[in-house]
Amino acid sequence: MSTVAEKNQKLEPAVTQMVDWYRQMLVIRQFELRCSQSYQQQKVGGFCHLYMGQEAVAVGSLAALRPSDYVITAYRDHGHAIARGTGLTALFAELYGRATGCSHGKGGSMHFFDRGKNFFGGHAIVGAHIPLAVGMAWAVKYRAEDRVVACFFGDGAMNQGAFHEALNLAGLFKLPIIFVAENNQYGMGTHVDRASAVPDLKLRTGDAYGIDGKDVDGMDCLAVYRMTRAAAEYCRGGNGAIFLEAKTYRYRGHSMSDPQKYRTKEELARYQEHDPIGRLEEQLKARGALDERKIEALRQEVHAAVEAAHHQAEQEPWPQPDDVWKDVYANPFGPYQL
Ligand SMILES: Cc1ncc(C[n+]2csc(CCOP(=O)(O)OP(=O)(O)O)c2C)c(N)n1
Ligand SMILES: [Mg+2]
Repeated sequence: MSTVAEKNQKLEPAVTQMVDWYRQMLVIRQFELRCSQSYQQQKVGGFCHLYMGQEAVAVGSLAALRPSDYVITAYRDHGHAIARGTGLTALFAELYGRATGCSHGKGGSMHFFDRGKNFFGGHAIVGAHIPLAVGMAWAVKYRAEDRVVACFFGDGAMNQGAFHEALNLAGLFKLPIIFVAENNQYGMGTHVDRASAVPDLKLRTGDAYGIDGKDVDGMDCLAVYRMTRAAAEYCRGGNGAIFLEAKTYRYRGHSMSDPQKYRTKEELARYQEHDPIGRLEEQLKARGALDERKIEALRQEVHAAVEAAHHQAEQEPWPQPDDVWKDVYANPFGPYQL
């Protein structure tokens, strides 16, 4: 076997690992179906942006990273938190504003956070977390740590000034960071072709910031995994930052209140034919790892786990009035202790 073939072989996931990705995607889908119902029942406060359709991006890319790597994303964050391993009860509790939520009930859907899993949010201001990610990658390099940072954002965020300032520094300092643009083709109701002078996103970072750009089918979990594995190796090898464009699609509206007049039902149906869960299901059937019986058992098991977490979260305690003062600053009085 040639060295390249050997290397590619080494990058291939075990089939049991792929079954786990399948399960994770089912969990994300089921979590969000429940979330959508709970939102309509007014159990969830604030904004809520569903990730359905994009599951293969979070699951495939995070499977290629280590627990010690840093992960940060925007407000469409349910899939990333679940793929990172945050418990479902803590996530539902966060949606329901409970004290035991992953952000103590103060953040809601857009601000999932789990320091223990090196998951740094959940950020609502479009593009604003990208400089934070670059700061984290700078710290990793300064401390000579063996980590990479994965920073997820949407196609719309790439037209923000913060994106360009951040990419410039990441390119200049050769920081160990993977920028993952989840191109679901829309920023709210505006198609990427109507918002971006260069809609082929992978072309936008090479000449401008010295950061190589690649694209990948974001509806194919295995393809996303392979691409991210290679990207992580590149970063760990001291080569600097890399940019991945995952071409994907969101099934639901931008947020919970979106009449979706900007797209046709036919367009949505066309993408749903390439559903990422169905795609992986086919790949696993072809490998003999799944059959109809196993699929049904997995679906039932996932449904039960999501329902149990949701019921538990509804029993969790509310925050106390005094909690509003907690966790505002890391060190509330700084050097000026009263
Ligand atoms: C600085 C800023 N401007 C505008 C908004 C309103 N806004 C919220 S989401 C969004 C679209 C972002 O689209 P994209 O980055 O493609 O992410 P997606 O919603 O598709 O995941 C806009 C304009 C905001 N939250 N922050
Ligand atoms: Mg988008």
